[in-house]
Amino acid sequence: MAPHKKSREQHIAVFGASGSGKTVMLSSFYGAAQEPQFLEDSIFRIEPESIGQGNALHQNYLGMKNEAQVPLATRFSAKSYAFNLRLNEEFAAKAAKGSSDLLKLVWHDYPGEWFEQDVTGESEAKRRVAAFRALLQSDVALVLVDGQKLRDHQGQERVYLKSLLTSLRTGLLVLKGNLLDEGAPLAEFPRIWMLALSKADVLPDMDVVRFRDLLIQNVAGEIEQLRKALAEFVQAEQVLSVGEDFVLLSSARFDASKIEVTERIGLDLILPIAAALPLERKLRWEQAVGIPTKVAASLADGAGRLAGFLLGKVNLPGPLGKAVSLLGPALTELASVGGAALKRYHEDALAKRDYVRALLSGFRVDLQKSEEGKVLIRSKR
Ligand SMILES: Nc1nc2c(ncn2[C@@H]2O[C@H](COP(=O)(O)OP(=O)(O)OP(=O)(O)O)[C@@H](O)[C@H]2O)c(=O)[nH]1
Ligand SMILES: [Mg+2]
Repeated sequence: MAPHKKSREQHIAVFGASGSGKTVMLSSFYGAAQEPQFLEDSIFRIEPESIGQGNALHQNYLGMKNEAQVPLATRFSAKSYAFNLRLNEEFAAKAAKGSSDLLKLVWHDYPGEWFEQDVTGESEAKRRVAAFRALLQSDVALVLVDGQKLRDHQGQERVYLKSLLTSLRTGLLVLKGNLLDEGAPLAEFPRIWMLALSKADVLPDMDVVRFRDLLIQNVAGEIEQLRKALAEFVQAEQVLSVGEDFVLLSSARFDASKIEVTERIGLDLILPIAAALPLERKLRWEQAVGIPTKVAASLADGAGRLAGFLLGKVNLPGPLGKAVSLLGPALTELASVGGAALKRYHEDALAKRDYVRALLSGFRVDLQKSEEGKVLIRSKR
């Protein structure tokens, strides 16, 4: 694979037990992007790299939408789904030739039971390690807290939350030897571990502030233990936030006989979370704690390079860290402007048909709006 190609990939890592909603989320994310409403509103398209995979996800989505049928549990092996984010027709026509391909998004789906029980046989063990290695290429990890389980444990949420975080931590530690090359800590590793409430539709009174409070109140110690365990995997452990960001997610509203796929929560944040959030955090960290070059190079490289590539301000190829900092003012402004100024910045970019700025600032507007709507909390650090 050509090096610059890989660096424009953003990976999505969702950590969740069996039945926590990973496959439904992926199917809903993709399916909704094929709806006329999305095609009308959005400045980009989400196109599957493999038509067959795209159709399989679309089929899952339509099964839910039209027949209230859910996808089967994922068993035995993982699959990686690659999507190309491409400018819509109007913007593409104005873009420089060949630059309408914005970003490649890779979403790994795997059996959640890999967290809970041992695999059967050596080949499945190998597939599990390969899948987890792939997950660790992403900048952001979403740890799913199953809303249905929380509801089932009403009054004793602590029991569920504790076992969830403990099994994630021990699961990762057990595989540590296989995930690190000769024990050397990793430069590329998810630096943002976000806690996500999946199936948020079953807890309609739970906004993200209540969700955060519930976690801190019950499992602050376990979150800290998880942070310590993750710190063992990485270079530059100061560049790591675990349990400082929170989000609510729901792939649809599930009623007794109907699945309302248009009623989703937080799914439109997946792309902004994968692409724009690490970029913001990276700039903040660069200023506050400093980031070693090698770590900086892998963090938010997809989005950073995307911006660099399309703004035409960097020479590719070259050391990525340098490339991003060379972008300097343009990217810093884009990643740090906030509040009402951000909305103006975005509208200005849209009006000027400046698609890179429009896309990235649009992602940041989405993050800001959902924070205002109590669907998202971003770390202040
Ligand atoms: N209420 C509600 N239920 C959901 C949602 N997403 C998933 N579910 C339910 O949870 C079940 C499991 O979802 P999956 O996406 O298959 O779970 P998974 O994480 O892929 O599970 P494994 O493949 O076993 O790892 C679904 O069949 C639905 O019944 C959601 O957003 N809201
Ligand atoms: Mg699944």
